[in-house]
Amino acid sequence: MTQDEMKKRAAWAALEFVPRHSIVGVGTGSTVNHFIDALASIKEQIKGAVSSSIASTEKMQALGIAVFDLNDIDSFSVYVDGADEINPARHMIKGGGAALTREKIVAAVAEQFVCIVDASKEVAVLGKFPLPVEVIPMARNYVARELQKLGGRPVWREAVVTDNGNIILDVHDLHITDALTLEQQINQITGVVCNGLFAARAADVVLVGGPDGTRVIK
Ligand code: ABF
Repeated sequence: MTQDEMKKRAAWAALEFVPRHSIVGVGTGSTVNHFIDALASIKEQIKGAVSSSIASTEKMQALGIAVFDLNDIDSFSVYVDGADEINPARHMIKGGGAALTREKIVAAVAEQFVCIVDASKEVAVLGKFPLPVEVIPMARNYVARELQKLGGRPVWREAVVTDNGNIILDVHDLHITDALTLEQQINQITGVVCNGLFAARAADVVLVGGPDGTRVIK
């Protein structure tokens, strides 16, 4: 079974967590693209979605799923998104697709975060995947120096401008044993918009697609 088939398996399993007649929070990425296909199959049974990226919005609208502005929604039950790494505490590294800030905002409003991954995303310790940090462009070098003081090796993802008009620094060489503290420390650096550690807002449910089916971790 390919990695993409395992992603698809986890994504379709997430339909079970979508309350009917509700608004659904939708993340970004190749696993979420499978989830959007799944969501389209029940589009008559949901009110619509709030989206974490221009890419997901365009895909949902093309499939006839109504996309609402988050500012018009007070609350919703479930946010479904992928991850680049997830540990046993259900803390995640996200942002490989550069959508981390909007993902964190939509996740903050949701009552429940359902994370959909293939088995390769499970790790004991976060940090092998470089940690994405969204930064205001003029603060790029200052923030990079501060990230070095925290033990990382930031690399500017030069080809990328985020949906918010900012840049991404990918921080290599981290071995993250206290994700909650590091998430806060990075947020304290002036010029940082958001970082890809999702520890303060961890996943509530993880669906892990594998060759033998989908494992549910709560
Ligand atoms: C989003 O998609 C991101 O936060 C994460 O970087 C990525 C996961 O990638 P994929 O689903 O394409 O493997 O959830």
